[in-house]
Amino acid sequence: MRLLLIIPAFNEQASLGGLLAEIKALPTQAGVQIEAVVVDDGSSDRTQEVARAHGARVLRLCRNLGIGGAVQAGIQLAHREGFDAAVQMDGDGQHPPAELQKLLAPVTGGDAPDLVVGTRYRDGASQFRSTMLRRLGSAWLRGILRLVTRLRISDPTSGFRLYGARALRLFSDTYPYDFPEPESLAMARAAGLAVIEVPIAMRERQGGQSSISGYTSIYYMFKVTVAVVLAYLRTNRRARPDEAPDAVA
Ligand SMILES: Nc1nc2c(ncn2[C@@H]2O[C@H](COP(=O)(O)OP(=O)(O)OP(=O)(O)O)[C@@H](O)[C@H]2O)c(=O)[nH]1
Ligand SMILES: [Mg+2]
Repeated sequence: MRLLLIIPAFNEQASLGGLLAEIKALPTQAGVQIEAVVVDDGSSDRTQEVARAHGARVLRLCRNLGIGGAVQAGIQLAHREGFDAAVQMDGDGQHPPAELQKLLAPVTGGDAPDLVVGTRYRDGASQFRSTMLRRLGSAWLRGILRLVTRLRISDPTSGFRLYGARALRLFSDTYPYDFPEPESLAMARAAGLAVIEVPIAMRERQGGQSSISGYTSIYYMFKVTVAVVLAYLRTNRRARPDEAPDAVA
């Protein structure tokens, strides 16, 4: 199995080196061949140099597209080059590479889900402490996704996720921008993909600056709520890729 690690990075020079060193140090897993690509989203710092110095492949976007555009660029690369699956992992080091095997387990175990979401809110897997505002936002999105798409996901904003071949195909074509995670879950559900989640540990960003502020969070809730509904309806109207088992949670 060929797996592409897609690492979106916008001015992540402070944390990227440590993250790539951790990835390189991962024990090899029989039958799994891992390659990492850093999608440098028009950074103005040394993100690109740090990535190259650590031996990663770099996809340098000529201007800042935002997280959705950066992730989709990686997904298109994985799809075009025939990778069997891809894992999205933040460039700020929030997603510990050692947790990768938990996302992979359902796939190598023969279940073949299309999308595996790493959740920080189940089984006490993580000591991760989010702010009150973010936890409220997360609860709201959980409710919206459940109501509109009947998908039960405990961590709808998680950016630590595995895409199987059918998800790569779907999202190569269309992927939301701005705040894409909940919206893309609605799309996956509407397209009949099998979505599951597994508990994983997350940690604080390992350096650099967060993009989320109080104002962004309020805008985010409005935008994502409308976007989830529209993404679901729009994707539902198109032909489903092929028969797929219903999503499980
Ligand atoms: N902010 C931001 N991040 C981007 C962009 N393009 C790619 N990224 C990367 O997307 C990942 C997630 O962004 P973060 O700012 O860490 O968002 P977050 O994890 O929800 O927020 P924190 O908990 O504060 O880290 C990081 O690896 C960023 O480097 C962009 O245009 N803006
Ligand atoms: Mg982060």
